[in-house]
Amino acid sequence: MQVGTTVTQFIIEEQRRHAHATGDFTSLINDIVIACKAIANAVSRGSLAGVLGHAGTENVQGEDQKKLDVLANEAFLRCNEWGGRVAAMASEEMDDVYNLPAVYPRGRYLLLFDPLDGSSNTDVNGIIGTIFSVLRCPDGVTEPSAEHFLQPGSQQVAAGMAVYGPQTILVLTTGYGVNGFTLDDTIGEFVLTHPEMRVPEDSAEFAINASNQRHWEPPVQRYIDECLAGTDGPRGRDFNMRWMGAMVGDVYRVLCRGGVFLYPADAKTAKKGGKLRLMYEANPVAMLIEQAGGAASTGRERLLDLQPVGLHQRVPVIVGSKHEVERIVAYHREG
Ligand code: AHM
Ligand code: MG
Repeated sequence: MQVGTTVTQFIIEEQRRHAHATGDFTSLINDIVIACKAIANAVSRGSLAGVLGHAGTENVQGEDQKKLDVLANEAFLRCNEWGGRVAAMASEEMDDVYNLPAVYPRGRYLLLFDPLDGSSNTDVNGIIGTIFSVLRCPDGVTEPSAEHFLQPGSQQVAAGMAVYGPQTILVLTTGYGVNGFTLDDTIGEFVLTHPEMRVPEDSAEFAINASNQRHWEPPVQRYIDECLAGTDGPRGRDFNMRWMGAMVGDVYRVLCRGGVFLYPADAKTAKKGGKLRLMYEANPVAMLIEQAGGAASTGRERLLDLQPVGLHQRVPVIVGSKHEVERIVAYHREG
């Protein structure tokens, strides 16, 4: 009987290539995977489990929390706090760093997550997901504070996202490419279905919230105008547009068939620095995209080079097919 390569088997085999690996990292990924499975189950049951609708609370960003935001956050905390793999956690849904209860041993990793990306899609049966990022805890630190999390994205040990769509899919990178796993409900395991995912360098598909057009900066306006002009314009070919309202969905599509996803700097979000969060959204997605051969920028800087200044910092995000992102960056340079 053929089972396929489970994500656990995959990680263990990958770790064997590193003489110094202790198994801690494998356990950490396992605990993350359990959290994602629990969230996937709640998502798939929806109204039957009473998990849709508003929680009646706000998060640190002043955003209305959905029941699933709160539930997914709890799942991540409970699955990852006890095992001795993480030293502390930080979440888009929590004001401060989550320090572990005293009874649990401290581990070597810092875990950051957006427990439920695309919250506005929860009640319309749209695509949603979970994004996570793993950093090393600095040596000698047992009670990490926010400053210990403020490491550039290039320091990430691993990054990934679970996409709750028609299938539940986990995409993961530990710095050696990107692999995709589909949840097989019959055995309760994520099985390798999309090995060595690559983002095509060229593409003719873009994703941007066009309702913000009047707020865009000239380089983004120029890029989109040229795409819209199609065969008659300077690009000499037609482009297609998609917008899922959940970065996980748009980025998963980019990983599968290329394209660019933009939540750029604009006048509407200028005061905040952008719409998407650097530590929970931009950095892990940038690592996935770069590891799959794509590019990730703010328009002016490589995302993974940014020195974070705050846990909940927001940044412009432009990720996807290398040549398209390079073109958009060039437009920013030209002004
Ligand atoms: P969330 O983490 O609160 O769900 O917000 C992030 C989401 C992204 O997934 C998505 O790309 C974007 O916000 C959608 O924004 P908009 O409402 O402008 O379409
Ligand atoms: Mg999000």
